[in-house]
Order: sequence, then C-alpha cells, then structure tokens
Amino acid sequence: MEQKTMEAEPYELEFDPKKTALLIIDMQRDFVLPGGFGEALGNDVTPLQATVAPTRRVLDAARKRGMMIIHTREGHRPDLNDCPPTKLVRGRGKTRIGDPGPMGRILVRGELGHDIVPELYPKPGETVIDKPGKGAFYATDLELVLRNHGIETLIVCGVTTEVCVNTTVREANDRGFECVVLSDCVGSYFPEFQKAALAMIKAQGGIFGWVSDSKRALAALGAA
Ligand code: TIU
Repeated sequence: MEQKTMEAEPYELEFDPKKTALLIIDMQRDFVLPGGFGEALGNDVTPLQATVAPTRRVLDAARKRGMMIIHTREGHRPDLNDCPPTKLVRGRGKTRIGDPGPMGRILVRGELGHDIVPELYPKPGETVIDKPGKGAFYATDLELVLRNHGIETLIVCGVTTEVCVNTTVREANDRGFECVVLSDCVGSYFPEFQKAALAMIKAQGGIFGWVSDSKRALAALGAA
C-alpha cells in the first residue's frame, strides 16, 4: 500500500495510486468542438477547450505511474435502440441525436464526432466505457471493471461539470467510491453552473467528494 495525499477541498484526500483510477468523462468532439451536439444544443463550446491541456498533463502523469485509466463516451447505437425517445425529442432542437452533423451522425457510436479528441485519445490497454446516459454507471459495466481492479478512488476530469461529471460523481458516491474532481479539468458551457456544480460536490464536509485541481493532483502524483 502506498499512501498519497492530495491537497483539496474540503480537506486533503488520502489515496493509494494503485487503488485509484483516472476517469475522463466524455471528452468527445461532439461536446468539445464546434459543430457537435454541444453546439447543436445552443452552447458556446470554447470554455470546454480549456480543459484539454490540464487534463492531458494529469493523463500523462497517471500513465507514467501506471494507474488505471478509464475514458467514457456518451452515445448510442446506430439504430438508436438504446436512446430513450424522451432524450431524442427534448429541447425541440433542429438537430437531434442521430442526425447528420459535420462530424458524422450526432452522438452515434463509430462516428467521428462521438470519439475522443486526439489530445486525450485512449492508448491500448486503457478502458473505454460507452454509456447511453449522463451517468457513467448507468447501463454500463463501469462498476464491475472498477471492483475487479480494486479501485476505491476516482480522479475525475471531463465534461460537462454539471451534467455528466456531476451525475457520475453522485453515482460513484452512492456505490462507495471516493471522488476528487479537478476544477480546471472539468468544463461547463455555463460559468455559473461550473461554479455551482463544484461547490455542490465539496459542500457539507464533502457530501459527494473532493474538489482539487490539476496542479495539486500533479503534485500528489509526484509529477509537479
Ligand atoms: N449538455 C451537456 O451539458 N452535457 C451533455 O449532454 N453530456 C455530458 O455532459 N457529457
């Protein structure tokens, strides 16, 4: 057992890198780049781009340490059988999941837009979880994979902070996993949601987990 300490709020996090996974949520072109699902929903995607560089630094450190690395992608089967009809129609947007977009069919598995941005692309041996929902535990084998590897703590990066990151952290918390969310490695289309979503996690003594940042995470991983 190797105990490390990460400076964080509401207080420092003790973790064993061998029992810790880096979880990078939905860093897909559809959310991060112009022309994807995020923009189709009416959002400005530029704030999400700022998360790529610090996330890459943490990813490099985790790779160097040989930590477990898990990437998730939100998306659906080409026949959309796994997409709730409610999800398809909500928002009354002109462009919907499954429609053709500039990077292929929106949020459909196998399409360019559904895949992870090149800077953070999974290496062989890293786990990729395809999820139909916002939470990474819902209708996936993520929990099984984590338990099989003895993972107890999750270092969480990805987008968007108040949607897929928050949903996943809440799911993880209920399953007994400790989560630390890195504030500069998670992004929202809405500055006020970014602030609130991070505040919610660490409030009440860490009701859902911890909040730290890439600098403090890299220091804890010995990569500062
Ligand atoms: N719209 C939005 O903020 N997010 C999503 O739809 N999915 C994720 O957060 N990945």
